Amino acid sequence: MAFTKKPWAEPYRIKVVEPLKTTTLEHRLQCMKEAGWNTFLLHADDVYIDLLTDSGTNAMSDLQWSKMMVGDEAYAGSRSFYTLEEMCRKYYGYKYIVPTHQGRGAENLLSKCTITPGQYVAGNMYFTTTRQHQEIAGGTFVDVIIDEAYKSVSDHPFKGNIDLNKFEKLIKEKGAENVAYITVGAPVNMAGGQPVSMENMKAVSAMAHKYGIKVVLDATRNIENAYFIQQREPGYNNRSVEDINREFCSYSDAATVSAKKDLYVNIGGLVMCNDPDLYDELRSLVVVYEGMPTYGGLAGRDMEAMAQGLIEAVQDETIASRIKQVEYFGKLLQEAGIPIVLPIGGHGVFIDAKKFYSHIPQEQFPAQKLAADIYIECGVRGMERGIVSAGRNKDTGDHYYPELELVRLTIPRRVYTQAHFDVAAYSIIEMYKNRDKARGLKMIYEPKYLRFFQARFEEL
Ligand code: PLI
Repeated sequence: MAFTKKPWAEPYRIKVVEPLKTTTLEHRLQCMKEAGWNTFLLHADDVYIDLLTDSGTNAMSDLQWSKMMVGDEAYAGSRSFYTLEEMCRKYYGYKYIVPTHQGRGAENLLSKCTITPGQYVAGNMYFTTTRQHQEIAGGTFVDVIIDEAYKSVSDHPFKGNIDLNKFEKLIKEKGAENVAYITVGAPVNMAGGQPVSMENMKAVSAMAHKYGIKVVLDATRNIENAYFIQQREPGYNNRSVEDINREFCSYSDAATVSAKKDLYVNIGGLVMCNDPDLYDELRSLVVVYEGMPTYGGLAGRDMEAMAQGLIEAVQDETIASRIKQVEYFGKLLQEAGIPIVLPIGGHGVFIDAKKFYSHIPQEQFPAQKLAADIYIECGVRGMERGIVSAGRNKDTGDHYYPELELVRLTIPRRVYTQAHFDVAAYSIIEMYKNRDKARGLKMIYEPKYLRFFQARFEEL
């Protein structure tokens, strides 16, 4: 093979390995039927390459494992909390830090402390758990992302940006006092891991603050976002990801984080803010749902691993290799003509199921079926990010019909090698040749909350 440019390599080597299991096509078909055509309901042991999520599935470093041994398991005042607090202040810049067991724990606390029933919450595309907590707290989510985000293919470098006109229209229509806050997810998970520019974040902050509205960052994958800013936004190429991340956070008033992504841990979350009154409320509520403010549902060792994970995550070479691995996989599919979301995002490759299975109407769940068919074909597990994930309108009870009907193949950090992506891409490319034969699904069981996790289907 002739190189057309200098290759890159992972900035780590492998010390511990975990065997993978291969299975037969018949076995996988049987497993999928038993799982009701929902990849969340498969047994992980029946999966070969697990691209369900990058959440809690990352490989910890030797240093993170060593920190697990020095975790302080004190019920109150754990030393490990103070270590985590110091690192969060240093790398995110907020004054007050409350740990939670995972991201949705943080969302629950923040939503309960900041939303008055009847208020609206603006945001750049919904995220499943985030919107669910906002609704449970009595809020109504309003999407104010730019229209470009709904196009699966675009050359916009920051498809996650907020549309300032949409945001201001909401404020004027509903009244600033009826907008609880604006939440900025960066990058935007449901849009395909698409980033938000620094310029947009600054403008959102200025507009929100002009009207006395708070800005809440979903900083779950903020370090990936900072990398995209470094690579794509004029004026940031010479700045470190660490520095860009801190600047981005500085335009917000508070943040929720699922530490299971950027921070290279299997469990953990954070809610952070600068306002002492909000902190007081969060601290008061965390003991109801999570635990003492110095452990928030986590073991001391988890907090040590999070603190060390954060130090590693903000290193330029760590984040560059993470994003380049996603890009490597995406390009294999793109070059073979598979319809994927472009630009390739931060945490996974998203297949456009409306194009892949163009003969299956959205109400027959094409992305749900495609995720299932990919598993049956090659043992690779992805997840649906379309009509099933979108759920139902809380007022009318109707399905939401999202523009994007996607299968997400998510890349856990430091877990798989390029060869795994070659194998996965090869099988998906083969499948694409026979795509016309696929049939849609009907939903036979629908849970009340976050239905995509546990819904069951039958093949039509
Ligand atoms: O899964 P949690 O509760 O730790 O975090 C919830 C959560 C909040 N915000 C964002 C942007 C997420 O991506 C997120 C969880 N994401 C999952 C589980 C995923 O597979 O993308």
